[in-house]
Amino acid sequence: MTDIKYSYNTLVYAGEDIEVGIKRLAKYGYDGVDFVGEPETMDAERITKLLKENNIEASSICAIYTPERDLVSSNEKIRKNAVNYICQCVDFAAKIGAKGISVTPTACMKIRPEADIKQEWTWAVEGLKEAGSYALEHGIRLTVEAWNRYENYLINRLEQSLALVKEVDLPNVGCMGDTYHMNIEEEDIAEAFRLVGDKLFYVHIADSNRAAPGRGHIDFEPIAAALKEIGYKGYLSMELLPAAADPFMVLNGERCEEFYDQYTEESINFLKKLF
Ligand code: LER
Ligand code: MN
Repeated sequence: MTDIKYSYNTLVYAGEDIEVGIKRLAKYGYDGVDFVGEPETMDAERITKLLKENNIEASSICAIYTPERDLVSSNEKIRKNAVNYICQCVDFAAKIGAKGISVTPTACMKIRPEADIKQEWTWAVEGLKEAGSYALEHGIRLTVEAWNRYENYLINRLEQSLALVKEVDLPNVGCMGDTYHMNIEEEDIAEAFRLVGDKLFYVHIADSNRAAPGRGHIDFEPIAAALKEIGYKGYLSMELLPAAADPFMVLNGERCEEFYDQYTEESINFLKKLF
């Protein structure tokens, strides 16, 4: 018996109706669904109905950080827009019953600062305090995700995510690890999870090549042991993506066949054997 729950990021299901994805996840025994954070193009009422019908919950919102949604932009309007965007995701999460929203304080694939890095850190703290307070009022958590150096420069490792979370100092703002990014940046993935301890709110799982766990060279056994040791009770959400530098390229809707049924089924089976 374990308190771990399983989810799958529907980012890679772009190009098909969300109903097909929700039904697929229910069929393979998932507890939750990770939704793309584009509230304006998504029908919250329909999603809520589909989740209920398929007896599955919304685990989290995978927010999409574009250059216009950059919490540490040197342009104040863009910083405000990023806070507003997270607040819109909070409203969407509250409507569909999702528990959290992933946050990285820069645009995806922005790899160097525009302003003094200490200033950017301060903007990140300010923006997260503002969005985090709004999320708190709505019972939603913000999970600060560390991304690898090719997607971000400010938060690459969990120790940095933890430092930011401590400075923001809100009970609903915690850390999140993604084993794909961690495999590139952490000295020891299991140790990094241990360091974060009870501030670990969410986990993205992928192998070293961003394929299904078991298809790359990450050793998931010590990771599972560390998560058990720290008493992690949250979601393991598969975030599997094709081999492309830009993780959001999948949103163009090109189908990568193995990421639908094949990886969905084998990922949960692989992890259930470990936990
Ligand atoms: C998002 O969860 C992530 O890991 C980044 O690579 C951007 O998609
Ligand atoms: Mn991720």
